[in-house]
Amino acid sequence: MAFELPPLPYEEEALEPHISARTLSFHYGKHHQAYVTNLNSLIQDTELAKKSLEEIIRLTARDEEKVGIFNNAAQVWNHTFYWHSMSPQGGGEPKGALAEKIKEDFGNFEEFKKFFKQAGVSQFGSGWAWLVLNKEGNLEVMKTSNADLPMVYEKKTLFTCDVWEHAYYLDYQNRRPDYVDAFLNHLVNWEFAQRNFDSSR
Ligand code: MN3
Repeated sequence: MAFELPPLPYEEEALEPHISARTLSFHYGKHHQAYVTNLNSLIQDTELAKKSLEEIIRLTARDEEKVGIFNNAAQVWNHTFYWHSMSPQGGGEPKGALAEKIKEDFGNFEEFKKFFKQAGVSQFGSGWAWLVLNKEGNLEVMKTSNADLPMVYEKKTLFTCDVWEHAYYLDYQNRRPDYVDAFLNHLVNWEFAQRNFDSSR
């Protein structure tokens, strides 16, 4: 069974004015779709065609001969996770157990935001900023390059922000810090993060 582009959880204009419909239409309709198309053609008629997306990512991670498959599979996963990491009603502050845990592990919410913004802004070139739960059960802010993702380091992801230029260039040009601010203040889906947090404990 070939992989298919999963539906966006909202309309393409739903994140305006923070992310334009034009950006989402290219990012989802062209970039995300291209990763799906490339992955399908790379695994066609191979053993990997019978595996789940997560299995393909784990099986090809750090395998130099399969780097093309890993990159496309991971980017399919990363983008689906990113769409769900945002909501038209996003931003603000988390509630409940996750809010408590952020206070415990980062000091306070503003400190967490500083760490996250720093990770997104300082990722050199293309990549991702993440809030993750490590094996010790503590929250961490993490950044990864290109298609790399926390799953292969056995970290559980709560949400992510795409900091590849294609995620923000049409709306913010070179102002990546403004895009990460908009993500944190208006878009991040704390209910999604809370569900991921709850399911990991
Ligand atoms: Mn992207």
